[in-house]
Amino acid sequence: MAFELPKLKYAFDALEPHIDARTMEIHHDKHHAGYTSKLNDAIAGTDNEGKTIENILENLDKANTAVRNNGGGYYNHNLYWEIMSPNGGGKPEGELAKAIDAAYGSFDAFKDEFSKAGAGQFGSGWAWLCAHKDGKVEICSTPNQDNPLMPGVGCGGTPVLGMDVWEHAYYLNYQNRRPDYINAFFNVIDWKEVAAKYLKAKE
Ligand code: MN3
Repeated sequence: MAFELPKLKYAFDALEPHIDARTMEIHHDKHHAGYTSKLNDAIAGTDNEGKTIENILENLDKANTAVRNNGGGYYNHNLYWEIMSPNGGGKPEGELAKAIDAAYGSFDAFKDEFSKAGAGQFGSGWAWLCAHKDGKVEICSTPNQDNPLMPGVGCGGTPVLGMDVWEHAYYLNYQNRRPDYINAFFNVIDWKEVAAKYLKAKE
């Protein structure tokens, strides 16, 4: 089975005014679609064919740039669409909130640290909140389409929140103002979904 571009669970304009419809459409229909088809091309007829994307990334040969870039791009955007919602924003609750407070002191301190990870990523990349098996959470950033499932990349653990800081994620609306996009992103984070991913990552 080839990997398929997932359908969004909301309309392209559903995240406005925080993320504009045109950016969402190009991001999903062009960028994510491109990673998906190039990943399928890169794994066709290889040992990676038929594996889950998580399995491919966890056992990645990082010298294989086609699988690294397109497999990362495929996985990262799946997560990105899933953890955003028109009903997003606010703060996490429950166990995830406790883990964030334990690691960073408060939600506001976490937000500050996560925003810095995104703003400080030179060039294209991602900021992550990852969950370790013991329940601890950790922030990191990675370049290009790398992610912490890849061996020796970022903070390790399972990504439960991912923020795309490639210019294609924000440039139409925010131009060079990446920090404004990062602020806006917090208004669309679906913390219920992030919390569900956190509980699953600890299992
Ligand atoms: Mn992107």
